[in-house]
Amino acid sequence: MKLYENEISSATSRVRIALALKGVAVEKLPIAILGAEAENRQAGYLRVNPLGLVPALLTDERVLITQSLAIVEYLDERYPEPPLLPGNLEDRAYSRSIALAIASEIHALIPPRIAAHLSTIPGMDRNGVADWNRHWIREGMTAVEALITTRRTGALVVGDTPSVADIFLFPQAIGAQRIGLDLDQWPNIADIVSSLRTIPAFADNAPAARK
Ligand SMILES: N[C@@H](CCC(=O)N[C@@H](CS)C(=O)NCC(=O)O)C(=O)O
Repeated sequence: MKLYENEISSATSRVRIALALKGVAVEKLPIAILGAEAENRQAGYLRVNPLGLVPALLTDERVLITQSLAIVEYLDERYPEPPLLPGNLEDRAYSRSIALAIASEIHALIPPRIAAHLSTIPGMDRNGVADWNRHWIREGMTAVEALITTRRTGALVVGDTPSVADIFLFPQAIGAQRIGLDLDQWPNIADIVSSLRTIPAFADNAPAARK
């Protein structure tokens, strides 16, 4: 399998964490996503993935899978141990709902293409874009914290076993800290992230800091 990826990408980090938990190796194909060197919007990569986004997984059957949750669930079905979705039906739906709250309601509002387009709006400067990012992360993480608070019973989002909820939460929390948001304002998230930092599959696969 081949993974189109980028080291700073939060969405790629989710897939790398899942691969590490499964102990599965893939060939990594780096795609630049920032600035003048960005390859993700160039014709060559758009022919591979018309969405122009990373991650994208090319399976051994040469099927391209886009969208990190679809990729993580594909890996989970293909390599069932350890499972990344809880055994209980409601917990499975809950775990996916946390993953989607992060992917769809937070991360989708703040990737480079959004910042690039915002920057073209008259009156919008770097500070305005940074403020936009902090706003959506703060609002989204506050909602995720409230959701987690209603159901938390163990060290992680669902009990003590890593699930897709943790796999999506961890990179977003690292990103939040990097732009100056204090995780302590979300006590459950802060506590879960400190537990996840002790698990090598998470600690070794956080998104890299932007240079
Ligand atoms: N919903 C997608 C999001 C993918 C995404 O936005 N990836 C970012 C990197 S974290 C990207 O490729 N951005 C390029 C851009 O915004 O131009 C997923 O979960 O895979």
